[in-house]
Amino acid sequence: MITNAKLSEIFDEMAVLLTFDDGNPFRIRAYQKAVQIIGGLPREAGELSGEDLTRIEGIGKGIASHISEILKTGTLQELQALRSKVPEGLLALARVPGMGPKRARRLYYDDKIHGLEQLQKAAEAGRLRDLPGFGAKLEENILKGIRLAVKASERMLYWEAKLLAQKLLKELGACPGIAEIVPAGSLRRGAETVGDLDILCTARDGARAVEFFTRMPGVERVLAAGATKAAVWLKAQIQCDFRVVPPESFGAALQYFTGSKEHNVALRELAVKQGYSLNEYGLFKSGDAGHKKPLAGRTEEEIYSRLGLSWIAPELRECRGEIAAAQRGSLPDLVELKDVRGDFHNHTRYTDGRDSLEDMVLGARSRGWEWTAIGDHSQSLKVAHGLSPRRLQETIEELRGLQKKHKDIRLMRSMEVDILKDGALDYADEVLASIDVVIGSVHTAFKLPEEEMTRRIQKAAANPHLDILGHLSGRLIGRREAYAFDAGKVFAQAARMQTAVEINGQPQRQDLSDTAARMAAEGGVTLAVTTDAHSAAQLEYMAAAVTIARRAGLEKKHILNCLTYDELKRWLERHE
Ligand code: DGT
Ligand code: CA
Ligand code: CA
Ligand code: ZN
Repeated sequence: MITNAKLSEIFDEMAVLLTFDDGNPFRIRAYQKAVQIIGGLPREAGELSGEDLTRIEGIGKGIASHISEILKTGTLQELQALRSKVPEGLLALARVPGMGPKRARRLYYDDKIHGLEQLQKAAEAGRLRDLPGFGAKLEENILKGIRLAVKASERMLYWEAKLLAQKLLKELGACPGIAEIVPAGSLRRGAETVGDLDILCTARDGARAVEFFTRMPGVERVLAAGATKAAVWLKAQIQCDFRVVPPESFGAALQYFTGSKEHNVALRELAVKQGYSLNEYGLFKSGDAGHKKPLAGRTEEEIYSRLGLSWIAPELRECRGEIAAAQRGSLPDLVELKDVRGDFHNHTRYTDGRDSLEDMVLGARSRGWEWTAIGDHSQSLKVAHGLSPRRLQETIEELRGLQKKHKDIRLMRSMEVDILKDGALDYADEVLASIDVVIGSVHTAFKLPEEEMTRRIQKAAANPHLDILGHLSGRLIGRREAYAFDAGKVFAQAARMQTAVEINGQPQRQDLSDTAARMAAEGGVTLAVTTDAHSAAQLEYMAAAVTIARRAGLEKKHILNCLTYDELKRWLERHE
């Protein structure tokens, strides 16, 4: 299967290659835009028909036919032709964040730096800073960029892995004789990135299941295949391990292959202390050397229960105290997607979203939400067409009209308001007062020193109009590091001001992280799970935000979205 990530990669390469081939700037722009739009699609483009593709806003006929060609052939003829004109090493250089084609050309042709390895060496030796147009700062950023890119290419984002696994599972479901199929490993634990997929199944005929698995259309290369297991490299550029197990040890295998490794090691130690041995086939008396009589193994519950533990949700299995909590019977009653009553943070086409206010209302309604807040960007964020106070008031009026039309969901206007460099919010207080839910986010001046950034965010949170601090840390996984700030101080301020802090479900953000969210909750901060959706379909990122909340051990009582509309209204008026 060709994933959206792969499509984006190809169009990105087209754009970069064209800049070296003196390409038409409009075409370059079209490819860059396609990368952006595809990155925002909640579904795999491969699942859409050609006609549906052209209906995506911003995707013209040309790009749509390119997409069809890639889905059919795995590549673009034109790409192959362009590639033969531009050396691979030059392309790799140009891709380093902050580099650009001009500098890349210079390094490649004048300084004979022909690839990333050489570039990294030159940067580490301090040989870039004195070149014209470079400097020490850029040298440092180039190094960071290389390291990030290497790390990112090794792991897949949670959401992308989840969609990929869903598709594989569906295809595997067609194999005769396969009964149960589940993803295990880091994906089942909801980790923010996934190194490889681990799929587990029960089947009457293991060899047949393995053969079916290795012949799936998404498989690029078979790495290993035996009677009950296989490993393949997928076209989506990630490994997938596959195991067939008998039903009587399904629970033991699922427990083992879900991990984490650290959780398993601790669990096995506990088993040994109690006179058992535990492996992927089951739980045995330590005297049962031949593993003949499993005491438990059919289900995970059975195993945990035999060890005197309540079942531990996969999201908690990171060896962060969950086993002791299970022993004490004090595991948290984790929040679930169905407990969420609405979203706070998203965007319409008034700023950088794809859909209208009403589309977003319908999207929220179709999720069964009791209420929702619909957002946009504030005025200073020009790249996203931030709204002036006047335009903002017009949209508030429009939303009031929509409320009359859609009576089965309570609507609120939210805004993602920029936290300016000095910590002021991007609208005057009387404008902020007219917005139902104010989210404050840092979108500029990421490089402030830690103390200054901390003061900036604390000052924003001191404004009683601010309801939620958005995507604290500002990281984009694999693309941009977190900015420096003192989380302890910011959380303390948020707790004092009763400002909620966001857990953002965008695949590349997932910000706060699980551990930071845990720390915030322990400091008495309320968390808000949000989608940051840029289309109605992306409202499904709520599931990703909830996954992070669960990994942080959060319950309904920690989450602002679990309030009823009346409770939420009261909370929003907490400073009045
Ligand atoms: P990943 O793939 O890097 O995102 O992380 P995981 O957790 O999916 O790791 P993976 O695919 O290497 O292995 C899947 C699970 O198998 C892992 O979570 C726990 C189990 N496992 C793997 N190696 C060991 C090991 O050496 N000892 C124990 N106890 N369990 C292991
Ligand atoms: Ca794995
Ligand atoms: Ca694996
Ligand atoms: Zn934002």
